[in-house]
Amino acid sequence: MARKKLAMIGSGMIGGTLAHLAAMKELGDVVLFDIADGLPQGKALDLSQAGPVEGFDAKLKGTSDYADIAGADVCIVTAGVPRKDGMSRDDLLGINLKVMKAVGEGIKQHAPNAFVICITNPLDAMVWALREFSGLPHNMVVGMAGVLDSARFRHFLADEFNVSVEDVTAFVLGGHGDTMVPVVQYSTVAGIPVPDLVEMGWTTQDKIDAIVKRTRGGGGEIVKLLGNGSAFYAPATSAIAMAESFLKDKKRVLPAAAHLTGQYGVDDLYVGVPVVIGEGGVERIVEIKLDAEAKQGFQVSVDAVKELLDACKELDGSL
Ligand code: TXD
Repeated sequence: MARKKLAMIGSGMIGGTLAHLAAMKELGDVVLFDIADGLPQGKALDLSQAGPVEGFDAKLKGTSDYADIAGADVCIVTAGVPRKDGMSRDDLLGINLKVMKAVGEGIKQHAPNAFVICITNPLDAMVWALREFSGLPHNMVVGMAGVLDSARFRHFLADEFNVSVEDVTAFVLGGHGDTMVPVVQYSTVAGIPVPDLVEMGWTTQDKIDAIVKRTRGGGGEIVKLLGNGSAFYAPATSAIAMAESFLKDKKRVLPAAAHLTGQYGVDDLYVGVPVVIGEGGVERIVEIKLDAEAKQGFQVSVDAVKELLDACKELDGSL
């Protein structure tokens, strides 16, 4: 059986980590793509030289030529620029929208059968634009944010309860970042919902509220600490979990920015919801009942995403 092929579009901090994880897990051969001269080639060579030590067999190639992603089974997109001082959100949106156009066209031409995972910010708008530019089926284009946001939530909860992260599940909905909606009632320790744990005296409501707040600001906390750049280990690990579920047809239930067509009362938007990821890409969107508070939080998220899409449409008349 031929090896699978993964293309990392963008070979910066997350792109390099994605390639490392994919090789270590032997998910397939890896192409690192970037417009920065030498960067993808250098990272591919460095990672290849880790192979003999770690004992992984994966071919890694660095390139600035889209032809090299031909036939990729999975494309993970981190290409873009981060927000710099003095840059407005619309400036960032304008630049990354152009990047999505180039990437979408590259994927359309060379890897139209790939499962595409977008990571570039602002996530919920960029994944929508990438899908539009690529023309791929909606179920094959998805955004990564929820796995990361829920991993942050799980980490903080496990820490608070002093139990294994493995036994903590967490549920988040909505857009990435400030507007995400951690749903406490569906977050559990070994199946016991967090509100029950509060009643059992494991923690207090105040502490849970503080954890929810910290989870929402989880990205910003790391940006502040690093001083130069944003989180990359956990984001890359999260996207690899999604890629693995697709490649191995695991049918994992993961939160992801998926294209909604009426679910949750939302039409033609990408928003974070639980989905099943298997060989068919996004195979199912899980629609759960939300309480009034979660519903309201979700609506705030949806409105924020809509606003971003309107800005995208203004910036690019073809959308
Ligand atoms: O949960 C999430 N979705 C996120 C998103 C969590 C963390 C970070 N998130 C976003 O991911 C972040 O705001 C950025 O938009 C992306 C990538 O983050 P990373 O830390 O990897 O950024 P880098 O190191 O700046 O890498 C981006 C690379 C860089 O090497 C550029 O040269 C390249 O993108 N780039 C391009 N590659 C290909 N094609 C084009 N046009 C291009 N433009 C820039």
